Amino acid sequence: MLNIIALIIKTIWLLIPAYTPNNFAVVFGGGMPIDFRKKFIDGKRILGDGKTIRGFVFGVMGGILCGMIQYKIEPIFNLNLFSSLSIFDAFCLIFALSFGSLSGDVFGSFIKRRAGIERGGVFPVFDQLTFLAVSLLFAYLISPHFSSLFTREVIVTGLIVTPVLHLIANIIAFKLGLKNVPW
Ligand code: CTP
Ligand code: K
Ligand code: MG
Repeated sequence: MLNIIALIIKTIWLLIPAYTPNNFAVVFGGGMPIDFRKKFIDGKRILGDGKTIRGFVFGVMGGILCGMIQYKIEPIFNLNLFSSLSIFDAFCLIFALSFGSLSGDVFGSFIKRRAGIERGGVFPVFDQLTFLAVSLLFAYLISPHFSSLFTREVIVTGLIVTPVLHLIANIIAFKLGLKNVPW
């Protein structure tokens, strides 16, 4: 039981640079959309107004900032994850997670628009797993140290825990009156 809890905490910690970029995008996003308001051949927007250049740039920077803070504070919590790498190697891994996360988010919106789902419309599970899958894929491709931290069990735990965390966060936001629906 304790081992499972430790694994879940470790997984969430490692995924913070993938989780946080979208929150920074919500706060700092706006302005010109990434698709320059252009339509795809199906007549629908390529990505939609929810994907902005500013959101993408500040989102990636926010994720990197969180990851580098984690790198610095790990010793306080007796953790040796990102800080088991050199600062350069940790930066590359964190950058890949963060950049991959918002790239996956863009890809997700592209698919949603093709499926006829409007900007802001929910696509449960897909919404929570595309960003994660692309984030992990980028980190795997860019960082030679990926598999030393992201073991098979961490990846499986991440795929299970992420949609559950998302649901819990939305239920809390709903109870607090920040959202109209609990999903
Ligand atoms: N955001 C942004 N730029 C991005 C990603 C997000 O500006 N690259 C901001 C937008 O204000 C967006 C909000 O963060 O509305 C929430 O992000 P998300 O849920 O990913 O976008 P949606 O509006 O739901 O659009 P979509 O249906 O395309 O996912
Ligand atoms: K999204
Ligand atoms: Mg959304």
